[in-house]
Amino acid sequence: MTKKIIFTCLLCFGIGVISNAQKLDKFGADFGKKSIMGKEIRVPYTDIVNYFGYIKVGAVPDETRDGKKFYYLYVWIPLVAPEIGIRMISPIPEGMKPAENDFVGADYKGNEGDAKSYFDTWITLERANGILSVDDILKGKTAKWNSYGSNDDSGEMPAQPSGSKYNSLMRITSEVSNPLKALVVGLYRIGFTTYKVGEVQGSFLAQVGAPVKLPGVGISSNLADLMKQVKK
Ligand SMILES: [Ca+2]
Repeated sequence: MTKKIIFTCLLCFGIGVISNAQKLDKFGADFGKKSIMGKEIRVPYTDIVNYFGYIKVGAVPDETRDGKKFYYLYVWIPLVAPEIGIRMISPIPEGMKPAENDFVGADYKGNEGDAKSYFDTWITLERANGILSVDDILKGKTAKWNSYGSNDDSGEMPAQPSGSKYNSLMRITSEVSNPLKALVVGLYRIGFTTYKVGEVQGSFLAQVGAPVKLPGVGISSNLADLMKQVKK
């Protein structure tokens, strides 16, 4: 009897460990999505750009909006895309490490071992008004920004270690006839914060996907740095 209980406990513990590990599925596009026998079939994005970041406890936010600490990742999109997908997961799934072409935030290094801190991600995508050339990237400091939307929680994303599905994913289809909703060449930013007012802390992975190749895309938390990346 006791043995049986111990075995059951071990089994539960094992399942608990497995279900708590975040595993990221392929990032599928809206573009070319099909419904077969009631099941959604998505073709994965052709190009995915990764950014590995880390926010230290008490890090100064880029902005405070409605009492929430906002941080930005500036993204240069070098060509017209029919669709862009953005997703963010915190903490970075176990075993995922930056490859050579991936972008890495300044505080990521040295904190790779911190698998405990994470935050309930909330993301938005915006584009700077009138910045169409890489030479104008620094004007992003004073630019007006237009929003393409936001996402708090996505059921497509793995659960966080708490078991809650609080990670974020959004897809934007270019509306060619609407200048504010068209995905054109330019300076974009992913704004991120927590759903509730509180600390944004720990590791996160942000991904930008597109159904076309995006050679020359850059991502940085800093405009001057982004300019260096894309003017190489
Ligand atoms: Ca969330």
